[in-house]
Amino acid sequence: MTTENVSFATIREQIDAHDRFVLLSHVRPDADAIGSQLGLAHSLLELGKEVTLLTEDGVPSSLAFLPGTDFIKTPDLSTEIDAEVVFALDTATKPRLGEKVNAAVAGIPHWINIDHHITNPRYANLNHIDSNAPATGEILYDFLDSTEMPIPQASAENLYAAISTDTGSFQFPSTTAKTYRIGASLLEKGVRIGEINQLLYENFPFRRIELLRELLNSLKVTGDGKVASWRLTQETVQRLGLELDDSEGLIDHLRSIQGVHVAVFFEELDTGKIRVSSRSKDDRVDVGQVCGHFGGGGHKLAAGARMTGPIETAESKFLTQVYDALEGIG
Ligand SMILES: [Mn+2]
Repeated sequence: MTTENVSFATIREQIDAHDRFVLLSHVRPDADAIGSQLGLAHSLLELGKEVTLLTEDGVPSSLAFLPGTDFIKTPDLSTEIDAEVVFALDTATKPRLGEKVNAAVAGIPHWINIDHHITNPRYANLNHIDSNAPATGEILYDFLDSTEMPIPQASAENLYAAISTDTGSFQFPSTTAKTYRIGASLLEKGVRIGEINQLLYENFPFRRIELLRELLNSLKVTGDGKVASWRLTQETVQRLGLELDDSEGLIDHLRSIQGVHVAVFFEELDTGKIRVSSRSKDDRVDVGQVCGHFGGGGHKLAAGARMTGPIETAESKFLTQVYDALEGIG
């Protein structure tokens, strides 16, 4: 373990010194997770390296269009990966890589961790954690660019998807001038901007809109109009035949309400656990800290937790902490 960030040059040396790599990201992967894996993978492949890509829950069908998703494998408990170096990307804790993924790479001693979650405990041998970066994809672009690694079009499109989605289409306050410059560079490397954006943002299955209708029916605005929340029950998940990522990004509808500071999404999982996603629109309200009370974490303005059910109890416990965090904020 190292407490300091290793330099990009050190990571590049590790790449030059080895031939076989396995690239991982978190359970229930989003576009920053998958895009980071594939963005780095296409660059390593250009260098003639051998690359294995694993993800616990598989690639969500909504991201299947990203170049190279066919190569991503879902391990079972007997999978054993033969590689020299593990890259853990966009994953705040080791268990979040998933049980089967962890088992599959357990024999590999050399780990590199690249991430932007402030709560990351630096669980690898070499860590590069930058909580100022709005997306892991941005850190990876910086790394590839500064160490003169190849960035083929397939890398560029994956990194673009990673950065665009984690910044809310270059809108969140974490977005900087540098983020836009990187966006421009990625376009120069051949990102099909219209096509990729349409596939990312205008290509949802109808059941997602049915889900939105259900969520809107459960919408509550409380805390003097500062808190918006809604809930998704297993009954609805079953009835609409929802897939894991169908709700991805819908919380932005809650954020968009005038006067709302905090948005919270309560989702009942098939295990009976309650998955809580929260967003803050206000720098003074740290939802990462609120989620910390329940064993979760993430970023200041976007964080999550898993709570025990039933959903009503989780809801009232979590919202009580949110109201506390809002105390004294006008
Ligand atoms: Mn991310």
